[in-house]
This record gives sequence, C-alpha cells and structure tokens, in this order.
Amino acid sequence: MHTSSERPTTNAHLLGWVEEMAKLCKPDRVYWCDGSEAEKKRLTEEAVAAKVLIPLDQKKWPGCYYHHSNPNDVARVEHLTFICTPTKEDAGPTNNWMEPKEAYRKLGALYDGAMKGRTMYVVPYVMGPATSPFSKVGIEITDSVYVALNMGIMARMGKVALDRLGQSNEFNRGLHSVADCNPERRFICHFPQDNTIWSIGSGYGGNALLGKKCLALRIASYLAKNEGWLAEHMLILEAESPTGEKQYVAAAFPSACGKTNFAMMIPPAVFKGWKIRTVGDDISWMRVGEDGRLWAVNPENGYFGVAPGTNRKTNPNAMDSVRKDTLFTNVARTADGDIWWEGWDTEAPPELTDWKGQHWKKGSPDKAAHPNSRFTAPAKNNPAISPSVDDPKGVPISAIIFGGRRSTTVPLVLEAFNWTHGVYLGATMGSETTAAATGQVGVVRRDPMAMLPFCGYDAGSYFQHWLDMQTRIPHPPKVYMVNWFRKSAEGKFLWPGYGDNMRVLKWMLDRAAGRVGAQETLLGNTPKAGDLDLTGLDAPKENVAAATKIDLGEWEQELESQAEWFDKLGKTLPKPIALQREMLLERVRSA
Ligand code: SAT
Ligand code: MN
Repeated sequence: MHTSSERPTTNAHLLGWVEEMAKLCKPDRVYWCDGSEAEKKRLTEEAVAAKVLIPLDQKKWPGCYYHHSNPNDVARVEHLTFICTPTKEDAGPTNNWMEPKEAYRKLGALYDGAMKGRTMYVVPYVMGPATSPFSKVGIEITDSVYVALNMGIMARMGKVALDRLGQSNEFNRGLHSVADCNPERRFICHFPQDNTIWSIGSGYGGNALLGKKCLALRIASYLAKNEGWLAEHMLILEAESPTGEKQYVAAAFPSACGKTNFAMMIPPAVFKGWKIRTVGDDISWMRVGEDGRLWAVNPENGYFGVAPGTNRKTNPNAMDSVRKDTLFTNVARTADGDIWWEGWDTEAPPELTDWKGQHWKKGSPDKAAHPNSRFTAPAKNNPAISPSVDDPKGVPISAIIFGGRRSTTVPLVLEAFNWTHGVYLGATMGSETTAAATGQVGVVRRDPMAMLPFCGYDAGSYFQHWLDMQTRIPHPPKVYMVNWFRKSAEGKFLWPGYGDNMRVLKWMLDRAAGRVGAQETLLGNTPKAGDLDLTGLDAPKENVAAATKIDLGEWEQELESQAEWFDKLGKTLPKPIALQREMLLERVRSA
C-alpha cells in the first residue's frame, strides 16, 4: 500500500490538491490506486472483509462479487444534482443551479471530517483510449472501496493515467464521499469552469463513479461546446456487412431504454453474414476528422448496465460480458452464491435474498432485484467488442439516431430532412421515465438528445452548439428518430425490438450509404413499402403497420405540446429550432 509518504507522482498540482482534500476530509489513510491486478485482488479482499462485497460462487462466476447499496441510494438523483456556474443563466432552465462559492462552502462543511476512520482512495483514470488526443484525465478521490473497484472496470485506471498526466495541471478534480449516505445531505455538484466535481452522500453509479455521467457528459459537454466537439449520451455500434464494409452509428436513448441491448444486438437469421459489434454502450465523444466526417470514441472501458430484462435471448453478449470479473449491485442472490433478476432466463428459484438483503419467496409481489439493479462488466469480456475500441482516432459515424420510449405518436423510424431538422428532432425528443432516476416512472418528459440530466450548461445554447456543428462537419451523418416502444390500444408492444431492430438499422445504414430511396412524409423520410426487410419477423403485419404509422392527429397534439417545452427553454432557444416546429405544425394543420 502506498502511504502518503509513498506517492506515485511528483506532479505538484496533483499532490497539492490531494493534500488539501485530505486536510478537509481527514481520512485515517491515503491510498493511491495503481490499477494493477494485484491491487484489485487486495482491494476486493478488503471489501469482502468489510462486507461491502459478497463473493458469488467462484466456479460459476469467477471474479464476480455482489453489492447491496443502501436502500435509500439506488439511482441517480436529478433533484440533488447541480451545475455550479457563475450565473444561473449559464446552467439554464433545465439544470439545478448553485452559486459556486456557496456550493463549495455548503459541501465543504459536509466534507469536513467526513472520512475520519476511513481510507481515502486516490483514483487516477483516463476517459478514452490511453493515447488518444480525444481522451481526458480525471482524478477521483473517494472513501468508497466499491467506487474504486468500479472505476477500475469503467475507466482505464491507475498508472496509465498518471503517466499520461505527467506534470500537467489539466485534470478533472473529483471529490467523492459517501459520508453518512443521507439523502438530506446528498449533493452532486459540477463546477465546469474549474473542471471540478464534488459529490457527497451517495455511493450509487451515476452519482459516484465520477468519470461517467459527471465528467464524460456534464463537464465534457461544457468543454465540447468551448472546443467545438460533441460529448453525447450515445452508444456507438459497428455494423459489418457480408461484403466486409464497416459502418458506424451513434445512438442516443435515455437511461434504461435499451442502449446496451442495441449496442450488443444479434441480428435475426435473415441478416446472414452481418456482424454487429460494440464500440460503446453509453457515451460518445465526437470530433470532426481531417476527412470532414464525424469521428467518435467511447470514453469508457466497461458497461454499467441495467440487469433486469437481460437474458440469453434479449442480450446474449451482455450475459457473456458478465460471466467473469463483474460486480453486481442490487440484484437478487441465492444462498449458494448464484444470482437472479426479473427477466432472467429461468423462473425465480423458490427462495432468494432480495436486493434489500431480505428473505424473498417466489410469488412475492415485491421485486427480488431492484428495477435499476446493475452489472459493472469489463468491456473486454464482450465477445462482440469492436476491434476499433482502442483506436485513438475513433470511428467514423454515418448516422446519428435519437430514440425515446413512447407508447404513442412516434413511428418506428423517421429520417430527418437535413441537419437542422435532425437537431430539432433531437431537441424535442420525449420519453417515458424509467427507474434509472429517482422519481415517478412512466410519464412523458422531454429529454433532448437523451441529455436532459447530463448537459452541463444551458439547453438552448446546447442546441445552438449542435446547429453550429453543421458548418464544422463537411460530411455530416444522417440523423434519425426511432421508437421501439409504441404500444397497441391494449397496451402491448407493437414491435418486437431487440435483434429485430436490425431491420430498421439496416435501412438507416443503406440510406446513409445512398443505397436505398425513401418516402417523404410531412414529418420526415420513412421507408418505402417493402424497404424494411421483414422476412421471418415474428409479428403480425398489422402491428408493423401500426408501429410505422404517422397519425397526423396525434402529431398535431405532439407539436402543440412542444410549445410548452420551448417556453420552458426561454430566450436561448435557437430561432431555427422554433421555426421547425411552426413549419411542421402548419403543414400538419393544413394537410
Ligand atoms: O447511473 S448511471 O447514470 O451511471 C446510469 C444511467 O442512468 O444511465
Ligand atoms: Mn446512460
């Protein structure tokens, strides 16, 4: 173990900051993570001894451990997440705002002595491939060994980051303490101007693994605006055709709407010879390349995926990814070190220990696994990982896809007429809420580009930045809106989803390559009759018709309801976006 006298860096900026934070939090020990296998083994043993982790059956689940979170701490807390910019206007109407000095003072008082009796782990990490010019270095200070171990899976962690940092002062300063895990003293604060994150009172993923949503989205989106690139809540997928041509798409869906499943999809039998591989399942950093196309890297190195509903049928690649060296949080477990969740391949065993650690009997009305229970799995476990994941220049994006969870109105697929219309589609995206965030589940809310909880600055300015990107990208990707979640009047899903989404993806890939035409509708381009390959689809033709239908009555309502959203955005909403809505509404009304 490195003690404070045995520090693995001479970087004075870093040493000074760590010392200052230690003085504030007053831990018993300071430990610098090096990211080695030996260290991982040691920290895991410590976590097991402290009952933070419970070993699973190591024959069946080698290197896998179980973690129960505090039952009050199971999801992101948007109402306790703040953007701390000099003015409230900089944070915009969709973010909570705190004045930076006030935030440092308020949280500083909570951090004071918060690590007494504990170890302070210093976790250096790189988001993005180690040698990529896209990548960013962060240092997370945390008092949670669970967080340190998760960061070791989700990011390139340890020595690699200190080597990359050298003597530079350019790193994200992340301070995290679970403290007393009290929701009344829980705050997730971002200081974009200082490249700093202060998070206290939660040990849960998005609140505590600071490289992920806090740095790679909230802080990075702010940096991206200033530096002319895009930091987005998007998976990155590689599609290789039977002739060996590779195309890449980036797709934004809100949390718990199937990004991981889409990124790991297995195409149906009729798409013989097609290979779908994963570059990333959650976050995409995109810059304009020398060839004028948009190039993307995945800043992460692992998957923090939703467990319930994942099984060998819905996502075999995810099931293979979690087979070893994976941490499971808040799923259900058996007495003999096995696990289970709702939507597992087989029925629940007669008895389980539920996510709260309580005895659970089959047939109980309560869920055995929390709906937002998660796995943290190394990306390299994924049998369908793209060989380009570590490519420092990233992959060229041919299509950007926006998708929400909508029971009505939004058709299976719609292609934007042009970039501005595409930005408008992203900006007005709606989705029914899920268990990934604390709050009511199943209500439609606007979630622009799936970034509502993750954009680190004013939403109107963010849309302007998207519009401005057009002039920077000589060869922009095509833009799509999709909806896998439309329901019948009886409340049944109309489209089977999962692997069958390949049918829609194939059309988008063909469009992006100019291989197929489209039908123009009032709202965007759609597949012509027969252009979606439905061979072997296990769904009635009427359902497909209903899933792809554009109902102008529903759209009139939808477009009208967008006015409320635009009012909320206020005066920074770009004119071209407001005009898109007005034009569409006029067209729909006069049709
Ligand atoms: O908890 S996370 O924010 O990391 C996952 C998600 O909600 O997308
Ligand atoms: Mn996400």
